[in-house]
Amino acid sequence: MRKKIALIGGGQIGQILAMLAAQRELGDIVIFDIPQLENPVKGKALDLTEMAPCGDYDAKVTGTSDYKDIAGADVVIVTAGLPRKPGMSREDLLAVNIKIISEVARNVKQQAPNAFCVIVTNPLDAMVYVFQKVSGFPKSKVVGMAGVLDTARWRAFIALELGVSVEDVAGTVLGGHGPTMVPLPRLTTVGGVPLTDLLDKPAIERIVDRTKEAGTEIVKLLGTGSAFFSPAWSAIIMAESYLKDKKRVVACAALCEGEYGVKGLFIGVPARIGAGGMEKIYEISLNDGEKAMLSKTADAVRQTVAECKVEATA
Ligand code: A3D
Repeated sequence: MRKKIALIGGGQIGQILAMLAAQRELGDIVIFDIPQLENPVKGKALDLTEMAPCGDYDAKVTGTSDYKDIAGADVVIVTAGLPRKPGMSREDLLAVNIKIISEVARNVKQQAPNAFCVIVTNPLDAMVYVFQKVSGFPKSKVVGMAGVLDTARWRAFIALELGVSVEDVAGTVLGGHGPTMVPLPRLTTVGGVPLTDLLDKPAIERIVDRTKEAGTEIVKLLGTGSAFFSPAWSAIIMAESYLKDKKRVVACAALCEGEYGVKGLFIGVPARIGAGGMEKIYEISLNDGEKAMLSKTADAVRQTVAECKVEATA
């Protein structure tokens, strides 16, 4: 039997998620959105059904505004909520998206209690926290998508700067999804060559800063809404690693319980994703400067989370 993937939110990212999940034949796909948008998501689902003969995939794609239709989903990817407009920070979305994520978490708990849940809604680190608190799901079943994207941006900018293939740029970005995130130049390599041997400090600093502001750069260019292709692909990588037990080690917002000196917060750390969900957090030996930056980003996440004041239901 095919796996079932529920996409909560059928907007910009949701529709790309549906296309990618179908093309990669991850399973049957249900796109959920609010009742006012039931017809549009049904239309998107039908369009993807009609694309299948050319796209060469077998997947049943449906649209709905009834949570019963996500019953028994194996994977739930949540993009429900508002995106940023130019001039807004991710934190500006907090109040409205807390309500939406709490409602989503209650319904997912009821209909798909065993699902592996990937949260994408901003402000990311706080929304994944709210989802886990309200659903009461184990930490292995709730992760936030940000680190895969932040790392992809870091790798893409380095590849652009050096004129090399992105495939050969390896590295990671830790911390919260925002301007305090921590790209790690010291641990980044290009075909095995340390980045610090290839670029001087000012050039690296420029790429670090661009990575931190990459989402905002796109928000400004788009004029309305935020990035959608790259966030969708990043979430699919996480879902696929779970569904195929690939055991990929990727940066994602995982619940830290002492790792990196952080307790009770979701922040971006390298984690292994396999059939057990978020199976393990890997700790990097950071130097003092990196530790200080991680502590700063954890403080920023803690501050946002403190404003959430959610009632745990489990
Ligand atoms: P958008 O195109 O507006 O889609 C969001 C969808 O959520 C819309 O179709 C809404 O109707 C739907 N929605 C609203 N309320 C509910 C609800 N209660 N239940 C179900 N669906 C609902 O936005 P988008 O797809 O561009 O972005 C979605 C979210 O992802 C936003 O919060 C963005 O800020 C966030 N985002 C995160 C990243 C990360 O890297 C973490 C990157 C880009 C965007």
